[in-house]
This record gives sequence, C-alpha cells and structure tokens, in this order.
Amino acid sequence: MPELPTLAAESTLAPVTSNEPFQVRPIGGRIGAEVRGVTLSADLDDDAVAAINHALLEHKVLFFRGQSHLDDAAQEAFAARFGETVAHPTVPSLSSGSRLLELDSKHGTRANSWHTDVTFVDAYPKISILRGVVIPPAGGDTVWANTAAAYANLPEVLRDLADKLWALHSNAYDYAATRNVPDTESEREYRKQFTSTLYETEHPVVRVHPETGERTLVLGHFVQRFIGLSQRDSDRLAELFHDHVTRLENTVRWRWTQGDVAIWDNRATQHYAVADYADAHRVVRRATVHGDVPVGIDGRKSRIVKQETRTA
Ligand SMILES: O=C(O)CCC(=O)C(=O)O
Ligand SMILES: [Fe+2]
Repeated sequence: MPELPTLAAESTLAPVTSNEPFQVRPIGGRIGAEVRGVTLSADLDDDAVAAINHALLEHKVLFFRGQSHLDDAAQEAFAARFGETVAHPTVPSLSSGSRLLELDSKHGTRANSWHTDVTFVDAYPKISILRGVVIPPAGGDTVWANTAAAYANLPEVLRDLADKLWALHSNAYDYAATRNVPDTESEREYRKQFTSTLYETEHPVVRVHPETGERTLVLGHFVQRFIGLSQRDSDRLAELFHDHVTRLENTVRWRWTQGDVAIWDNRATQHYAVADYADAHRVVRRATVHGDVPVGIDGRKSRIVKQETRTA
C-alpha cells in the first residue's frame, strides 16, 4: 500500500533558530524523540523550558533517560513549569499535598488500552509527565500514537467525516470489552473509585491544537458513541478510526529504565501501557498539566453534559 509522506501537514510551528541547549534525537519517523543533555528540574531557565515545549509540540512525546534525581516533589515542581498541575478528577493522589497519580501494577492499575488521558472531562490535561519508578526486568513498555499524523493520513473522505463528527466520552467506559478474566478485588476497587463521579463530555472528533494549529483526533477508550449514530454504527466507526490512529507507522514504543521520564502532548497523542510482565512489579508516577477546552474546526467547544457523584 503506498504510504503518504505526511507529517503534521498543517503545523504552524516556527523552526527553532536559537541554539538548542540539548540534543533532540527523533526515534520514530512520525513521533517520539529522545532528549539528551538536560537534567530535568523546576530550576531550568525559561529558554530551556520553551525549547522542551517546542520539541514536544514537534515530536509529541519526549524521552529523558537518567532522571533518577527526581523525587515526587521535584517531578511535580518541574511539571508546574508548563502550567498548573492538576490531580486526577476521581482517583486520589499519591499522598496529601501531592497531585501525582500513581499506577502500581500491584493495585491492578495497568493502562493497557489505547487512550488519551482524562478525555471524559472537557478541559482534559495538555501534558502528562511520567516517571519510571519500578520497572520490570522485561516488558512493561509504553506505546504512543500521533493523532495529528493519524488525521493527516486519513483518506480524504474519512477526514471529511471526522471533521463533522462529535463523540460522547465517559469514564464509565466498557473496560470489560476486551478482557477474558474477571477483575481482581483490587481492580474492582479501583474501578469503583475511577467512576465515583460519572462524567460525560461531548468532544469534536477533530480539535484544533491551540499551540500548533494542527488538527488532531480526539478518540480513545473513553469514547462511548458518536453523536447522532446508533451504538452499532458507533462501535464500527470507532474501530475504523482506531485502526488508523494505532497503525504501527504512527507509533513509538519506549523500553523503560528506572529513572526515565516521558513527556507527552496529550492533545496530539494516544498511549497504551503494554501489560506483558505477568506478576512482575511496575510503578510509574504521573504529573499532569491542566489543558484548555478543545475547539473544533467550526469553533465550537467541547462541553460536559453530565457530572454526577455516585453515592454508596
Ligand atoms: O503505565 C504507563 O506506562 C502509562 C500509564 C498511563 O496511561 C498514564 O500514565 O497516563
Ligand atoms: Fe494514560
């Protein structure tokens, strides 16, 4: 099949002209770069933070090895250089006074399903910063997909369709749909917490990235259905778009070492944590930066249509 050499066709990013204070080495042809020569810290100067943000807008996910000096507080303070850090809307933070989200395999929190973080609310995070705390000896990689490249590479008729579509996202998503073993007790507990407030939000399937002007797809596992379509049609169409987003050409896969940090632009990516490490222990911690409400190509904004606290 011929491959279109498209990459972020409508980006308005200016080329970097200043002297980069560090090296950025692309990994995938369409997404992902390793950054070398920088020690992440809240004390980085403004130029360095701007250069990281610029590289992030271009490559969508950045990897930094050897950042073991970061503890929880330093990770969060670094994240705050990109905007206001926010706690997860339903899952309690790692500790009081922290807004970090911990994903610990012992507690059944394995994100092995394609998603963009927290799209069940309107102003979902713009950036997530993940630190490898305990990494299994083999496996436990994370994969990211570029949703700007996915949009740009859609056949024109599908792009036109996506341009018109809106989807309902909810945190009460069908997590059981692809599982063949029952939940463990701790997974059930986590689920309950995850949905302690039920959210439903309508997003345009195509949003205009507020910093690059690129069009990106807003999909992933929180999508319940498309507005104006039956469940059956929604499921089929979601699968069709999903196949385009997650094509291997569109992805990059990171083999973690303890102390690595990954930063992704949550407005232009989906990700998937590969759960191939059996009972080995894996812990990652995420700092999350507040994002703005998506705007569709016609200027209409996403909106929350339900927010309901569950009792009992
Ligand atoms: O465990 C991972 O690698 C990614 C987890 C995840 O989905 C997240 O931190 O948002
Ligand atoms: Fe995630």
